[in-house]
Amino acid sequence: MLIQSAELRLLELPLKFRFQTSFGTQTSKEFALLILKGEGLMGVAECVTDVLPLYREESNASAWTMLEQVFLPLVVGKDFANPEALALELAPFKGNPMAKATLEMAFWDAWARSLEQPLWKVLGGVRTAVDVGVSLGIQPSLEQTVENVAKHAEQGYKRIKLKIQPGWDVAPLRAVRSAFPDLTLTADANSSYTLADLRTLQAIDEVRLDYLEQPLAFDDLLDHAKLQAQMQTPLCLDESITSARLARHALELGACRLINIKAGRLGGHLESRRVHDVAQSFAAPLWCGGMLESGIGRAHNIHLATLAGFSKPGDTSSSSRYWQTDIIEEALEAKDGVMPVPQGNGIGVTLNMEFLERVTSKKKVIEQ
Ligand code: OSB
Ligand code: MG
Repeated sequence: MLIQSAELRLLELPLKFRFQTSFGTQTSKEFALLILKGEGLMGVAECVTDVLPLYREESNASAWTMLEQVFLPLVVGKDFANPEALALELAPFKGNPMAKATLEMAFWDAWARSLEQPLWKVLGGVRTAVDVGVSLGIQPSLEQTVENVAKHAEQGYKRIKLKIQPGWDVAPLRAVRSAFPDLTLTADANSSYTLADLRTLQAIDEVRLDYLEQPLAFDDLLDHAKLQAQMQTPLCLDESITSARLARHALELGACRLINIKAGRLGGHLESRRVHDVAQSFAAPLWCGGMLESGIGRAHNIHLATLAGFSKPGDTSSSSRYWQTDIIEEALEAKDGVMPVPQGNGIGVTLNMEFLERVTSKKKVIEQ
């Protein structure tokens, strides 16, 4: 498949809710969107970076620069037989997995369209709908936390995840657990604790979480292994896992018992599939994470989550939860905690070009 041009856009969408995590508060989402064109086809993906490097090291600025100056000039005008061939072109460059993923995933979309197949089939998926949960930000009070959980539990989400941070952890988790004794509940600390917080983490161990996500530093496996050895609750790593090799290291070390896969964090679908295979070889459960994506990134995540090893509900909740108007024409709506997989070619969704034009603040076209 020949890549004839690449169109990079920066856009901003207002969020319908205030999303507070241990690393910051968001009321809108600014992100880069990439449209590849060639052979009369299109492939689209979005970058999961944010304005500031608060989750991992990459930011909108770094990803835009790497795509505009390094990755896109390298691939535009070239013909790639498959995503593996494109990945080989990117392999010499260190790091920058979020920028690389944007290009790799847009190519998968175009390539699946060229094969006239939905992406999930080309990736080797095994189902036409995926189980979904929901990730709830830090609320101003315990009362609002319980109310927010009640609202989303009623909507049928199969798992509820609460964001926690030092000082906002045991109390909200206990409040939710006592209101909902049978709820599948998890918590995500986004790297905000250290081993010095062991007492708090052991109190969290008493609330019967399905798992505790990323309690310690993003670049640490050893201390996660030490913590896992002292906790009943399985640890799940998110930020820490940026390659299949690190996934193997984490599982071998006992730093976690399950993994959150985000193609946007892992450099794309190919590396995500490798992480999936590593996790399966350890019999470790997997689930598909989210980064407040628009319909484009959300569709990619939903397709990926059809692989056999995704045995737990993902964070790919309904698009209408996040956005008044999404940049895609189709609705991505979960019903009773089940999200149908779009069945058209590629990611199976189409850009609403008129709306996209309105929310675009910057555009760069790279041609042969
Ligand atoms: O840690 O999973 C995370 C959002 C932005 C950055 C990191 C994370 C998240 C979420 C939200 O938890 C998941 C979603 O609803 O997309
Ligand atoms: Mg997380």
